[in-house]
Amino acid sequence: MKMRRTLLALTAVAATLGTFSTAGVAAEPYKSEYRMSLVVGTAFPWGKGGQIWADLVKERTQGRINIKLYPGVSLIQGDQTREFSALRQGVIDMAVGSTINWSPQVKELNLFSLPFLMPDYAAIDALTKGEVGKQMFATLYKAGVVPLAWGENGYRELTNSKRPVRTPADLKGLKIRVVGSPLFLDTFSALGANPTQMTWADAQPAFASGAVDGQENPMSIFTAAKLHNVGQKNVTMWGYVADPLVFVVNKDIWASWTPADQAVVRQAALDAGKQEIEIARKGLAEAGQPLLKDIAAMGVNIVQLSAAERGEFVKATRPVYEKWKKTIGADLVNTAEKAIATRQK
Ligand code: X2X
Repeated sequence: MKMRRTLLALTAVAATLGTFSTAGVAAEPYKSEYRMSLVVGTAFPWGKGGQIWADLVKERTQGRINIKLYPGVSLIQGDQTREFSALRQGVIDMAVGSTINWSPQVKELNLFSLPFLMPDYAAIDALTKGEVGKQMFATLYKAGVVPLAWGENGYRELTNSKRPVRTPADLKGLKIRVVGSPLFLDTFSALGANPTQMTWADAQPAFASGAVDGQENPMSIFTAAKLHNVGQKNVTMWGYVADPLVFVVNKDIWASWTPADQAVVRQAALDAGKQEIEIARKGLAEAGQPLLKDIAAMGVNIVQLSAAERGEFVKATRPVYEKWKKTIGADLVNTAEKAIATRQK
């Protein structure tokens, strides 16, 4: 009897909240607002992707699912490497997150941070759109979230305030801010630099004060965050790592939606992810990389490495690659290597 009354009460609440769609009954009442976590805001391709997702969902559910963006990982006080745990626990309802920030909890995600694994955009696509992408989504699902679509932060280039970097020797002693997985500490240590782990929120004042010399991030982050204004005047285009983004939803939140609404949220993530990748690659994927001309015009020195020069960085970081291949799982890395070797260019 008590149970029946509770059910009736719940049904009444759900009805007043308007959560009955024509396609079915929601398992639980919908929330008036869903909280989407992001590291950066809508000035960045990443934040734009989140906004597109939220807008599409709102429009296609006639406002039943209303998503608010929380950039700066503000739901967890800027501590981006805790984002995945917070998602799993329901502190965060959904996110567009970088594989780097979640790799402390999901070791397989370190795959994308293996130095010099992905030589070009076709290589990234060969992974995310192929068997590796499928396996990674299964792993994320097992780890406690519902993954829906891929996006992209981008190729992470090296910048610093001290000098042009053309060789590993040029990196010697430079204090480089890195984030996330210990893999980054290994990579920069192998190159003779002095890596230090820091959140994105803490990093920017550290560049301004000169507490750190350099960092690595996609050029779309460089321009939107105006890193040239905080001393980052030297860029080395080495394309050593690229971090995909993943559009995900907390499992309980997902289960609370009707199947029809789940389908809408999934399709909106796929559409937003596709658009976001185009925005993230703009000016970089085209011949001549026009974005770099804009950056150079701001007084930034851009080093383009020859194949031989790049090869020196590859060689110096090879032991890190081998070490982490075991941690990530040799089978997964082998699958990735094969997908890249046979990619469509
Ligand atoms: O902190 C970074 O470097 C950033 C913004 O790229 C990530 O969140 C991985």
